[in-house]
Amino acid sequence: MSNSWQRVTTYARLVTGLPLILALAVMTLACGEELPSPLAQTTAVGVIDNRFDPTGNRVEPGQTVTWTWSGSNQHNVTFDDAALTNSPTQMQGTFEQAFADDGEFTYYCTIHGRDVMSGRVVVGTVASNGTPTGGGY
Ligand SMILES: [Cu+2]
Repeated sequence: MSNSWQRVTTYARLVTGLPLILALAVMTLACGEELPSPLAQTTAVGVIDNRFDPTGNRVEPGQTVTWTWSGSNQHNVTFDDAALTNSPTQMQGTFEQAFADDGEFTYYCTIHGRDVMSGRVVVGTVASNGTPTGGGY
């Protein structure tokens, strides 16, 4: 008799525990999808000492991104994709680059290096975790 009661209570614990486990699994998945994207939906990038702000942009195909220098150190925008035009090294001014097609375009400042000063432009619906490698110093 006590044996069958133990079976009943064990079953009851399983039944009540299962929805909790499922709920936790759903919440974990939902949180993963709702993490704020580090990609800013803007075509403007600040070039400051010593980082790009933001370090990641998501733009639509055909849009032009404008980098605006406002620091007191020299910086440049050098793309990993050799098909794109790089900026001059400068302390002031702006630089524009149009992005016609979907893709992820990474760039960095050759003066301060990829680990310190880098960024990316993600065009269209290309998946990207947007993790910056160079957050400045
Ligand atoms: Cu720099």
